[in-house]
Amino acid sequence: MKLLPPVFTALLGAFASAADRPNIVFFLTDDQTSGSLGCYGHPLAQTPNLDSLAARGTRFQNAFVSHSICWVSRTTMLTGLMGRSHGTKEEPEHLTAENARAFYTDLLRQAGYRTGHYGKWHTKLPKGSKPADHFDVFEDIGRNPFFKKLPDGTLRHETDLIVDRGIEFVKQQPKDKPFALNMWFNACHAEDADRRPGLHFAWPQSANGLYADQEMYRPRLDDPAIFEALPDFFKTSITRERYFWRWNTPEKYQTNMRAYLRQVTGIDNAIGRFLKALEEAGLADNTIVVYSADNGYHMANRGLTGKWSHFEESLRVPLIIADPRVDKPQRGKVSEAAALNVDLPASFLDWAGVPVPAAYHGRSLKPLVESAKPAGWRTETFHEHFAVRNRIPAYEGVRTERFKYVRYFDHNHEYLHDLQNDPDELKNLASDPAHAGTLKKLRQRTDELVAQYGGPLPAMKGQFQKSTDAHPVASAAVSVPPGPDGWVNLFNGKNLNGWDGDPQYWSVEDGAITGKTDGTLKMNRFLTWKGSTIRNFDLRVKVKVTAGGNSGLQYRGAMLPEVGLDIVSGYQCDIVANNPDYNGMLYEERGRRILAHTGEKVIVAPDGRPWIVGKMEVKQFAPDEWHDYRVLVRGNHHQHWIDGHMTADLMDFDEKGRSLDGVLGVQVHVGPAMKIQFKDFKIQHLPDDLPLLKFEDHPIPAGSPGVKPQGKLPKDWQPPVYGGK
Ligand SMILES: [Ca+2]
Repeated sequence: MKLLPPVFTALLGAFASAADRPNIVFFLTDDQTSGSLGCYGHPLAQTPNLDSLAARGTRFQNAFVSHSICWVSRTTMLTGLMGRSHGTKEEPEHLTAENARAFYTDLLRQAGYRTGHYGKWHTKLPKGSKPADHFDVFEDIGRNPFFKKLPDGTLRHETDLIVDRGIEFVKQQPKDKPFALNMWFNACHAEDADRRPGLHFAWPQSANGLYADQEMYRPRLDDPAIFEALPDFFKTSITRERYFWRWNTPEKYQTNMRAYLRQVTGIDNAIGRFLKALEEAGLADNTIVVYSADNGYHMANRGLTGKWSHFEESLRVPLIIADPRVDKPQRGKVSEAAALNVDLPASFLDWAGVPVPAAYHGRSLKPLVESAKPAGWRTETFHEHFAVRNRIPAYEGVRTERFKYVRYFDHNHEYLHDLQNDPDELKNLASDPAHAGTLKKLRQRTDELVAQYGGPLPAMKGQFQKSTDAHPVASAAVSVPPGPDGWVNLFNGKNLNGWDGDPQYWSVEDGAITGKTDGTLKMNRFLTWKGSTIRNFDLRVKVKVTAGGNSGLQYRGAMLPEVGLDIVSGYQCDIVANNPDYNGMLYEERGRRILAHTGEKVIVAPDGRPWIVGKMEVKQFAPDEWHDYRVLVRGNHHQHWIDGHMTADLMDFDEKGRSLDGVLGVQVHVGPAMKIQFKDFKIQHLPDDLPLLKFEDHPIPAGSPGVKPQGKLPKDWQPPVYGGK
């Protein structure tokens, strides 16, 4: 047999797969509604790579998921089946073995495709079956944490890691085979258990610094009246509970919205890297690139968060498909056709020339991408939610081009929205006699679709559990509820559950949170509480510190992940064993620094300058013994105590400099080797709406001296005098 030179064989292989067997790359993001991309009209989001993908592909203006929650949507995208067809009536969330047989990836593989999956998985497979069974190459890359430690000790965000793997996959692609590659990101999902603003939506380093100077605009539909008009089962469910984890204060909203957009841009950056590698591998001309999300997302719209609901922001997802082979006039178009997540597996098979199984519920989008909308394209989509039915209100219904009808069948509540006259779905026409005919028709249509996709679900087992009060007194108590005594125990005495810090410095010794340094620290380091931000509170903790030790209780701080994942700014009750003037003082880390030395009663004027308006006795507290520290913060009034003796009292009228909400942490400080311990650590959250003290009610007496600033001062330094020159 005559051997061809290797280059020529490679060319032949590429040619053989070129015409009708395109490669397929499927980028899937988590929890992203369509409006969060530049090409979908977001005014701030920087997504140049996705915008350019849309500019050479088809951008679907009306793409939806059928069931708006991670795993059901993902299972639909693998199986081609609507949610309630995945399992049995009793356990609709659990995919049966029978329904797990024909993932589109299995069929592509049988047809000679090399298949790969990197990233989030979350599909609940039948017992004994593994996700790796459905791919040639599989790696589950999750979050919690978003940042993974690489062998060289550096941290890499899962978004970048997934694309690194994807690029490696492409580099190893044999020339004589087509491939189908999934890169399913965990972003933009929140890190649910980590409610520190910013880290709640930890972003890849490639997006550091973005949007820092931009004011995040208020969310759409945030008029309180819109929330108030919702039925109770909505107002007290998980979709309200998590609102208090991420959006309910201006500080949280700004920080988390910036972080979310950084996640979006971080994904865009990573996709840009991948597309470049695809180009360099010579595969771009024969590779279809698909971008979508597993579900939409409320981002404080209607006073809600998350997905789950029947509203547009929950059901709408971005969908961009760029097939480089289509005719030029078909590139860069916007399709108005209703597309569903269930259409994707059918499309993938269609592109590969593999027959779409009759059992699949979706339709191939290939004709929509290649030419104009075919006649007879669907005009209605079926939507449902039944996952976690005891905590998330379940519904089923149908969306037509004009109306959306859904019934929350466990709650005896129907919705009918006129999408043409009321696109924001603010009016419920279900009890409007003028729409009785439409209601009847769509009820009936829902019955038919329900029957087609597996029939009605049996009655809910047990009771529906409310997740929160609609208007909790102290929103921090929603995240980690207090015990019967009203206090939240912050430390379990055994491990650092609920806390985050570098284990090089932080551990548990003798039933106490223990921070240790060996004297070589270059930067102050922190252990921060992930449970919630804190606003108004009474904090009690027992503290023991070695002589020479320097530490502090950090509160209402902001995480600074661009400096370090464990670095935090904010107010601090200092713990300095050897220096009574500093022990219990009020300092502001990476901010206005010393605000009140120990023993000083201080008013911070609106311009940020602190003035001493009273004095308290300064006492010495011995090192290496346990002392009771207390921090009481109400509005803009801060007080510190050690062993019942007040050490600092401060009123903060500096609107620009102060913080009213933020994270809690403890510190180890640069300087000599030290050991600091904390135990019996508890907090009582006070009402969020405690009034702020007003400057006009607390005049600074003329002649009050200024607080001595930190750092080297001239020998003849004299404090400024209030009202003086
Ligand atoms: Ca999701």
